[in-house]
Amino acid sequence: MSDAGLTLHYAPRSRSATALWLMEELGEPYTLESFSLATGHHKTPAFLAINPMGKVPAVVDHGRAVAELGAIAIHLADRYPAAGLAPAIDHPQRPDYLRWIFFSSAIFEPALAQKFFGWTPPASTVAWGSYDEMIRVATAGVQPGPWLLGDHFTAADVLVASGLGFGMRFGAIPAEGPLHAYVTRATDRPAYARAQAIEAREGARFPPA
Ligand SMILES: N[C@@H](CCC(=O)N[C@@H](CS)C(=O)NCC(=O)O)C(=O)O
Repeated sequence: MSDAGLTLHYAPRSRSATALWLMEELGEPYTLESFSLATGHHKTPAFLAINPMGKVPAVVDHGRAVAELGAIAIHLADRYPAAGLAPAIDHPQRPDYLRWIFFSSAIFEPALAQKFFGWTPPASTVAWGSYDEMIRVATAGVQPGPWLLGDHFTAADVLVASGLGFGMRFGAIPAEGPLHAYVTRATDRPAYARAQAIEAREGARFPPA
């Protein structure tokens, strides 16, 4: 394994913000490789070697590339357990933790796109069911709280709260009730504030094209 440390490949105003929040929760030293998506850097052979999808975020951990937010979350939380962001593999809450990680990318993301783009696919056929089912399960999941696994804040909360907050900012998820209270709790965390400060700095450095 190379000893090049931990690097987050990041672009402002993108899902990279979720990985940035994860990094700040992790508390490990890392290098931020920041660029504007307008440069097309994420479609170059060098970047495609890190993430063949040519999308951000991506992480390189001592020479090992990890892409996809769910995979990044699982990898970082397990590899740096001092941050306490994941239940151990034999912990009774581990299956629920994994379900929420996958909920974020396999159910939440496409359900939000369904709402946003006005798709009307049959709920029994598509993998994510429906937007309404997603909202029902998420709303039940954040109660009684404070976190998805009760008292234990995990990497799954970063993914789910980040996605819900994004949906609320764009009006695709009502900013009210238990979901809003949950997002507020999560975004009150100091690591979120640190990530937002970096996001603001990098956003100013690379303004929208
Ligand atoms: N499934 C990916 C989604 C990543 C993604 O959609 N990234 C967008 C930015 S929000 C991107 O890189 N878009 C640039 C492009 O595709 O050209 C994940 O979970 O990490």
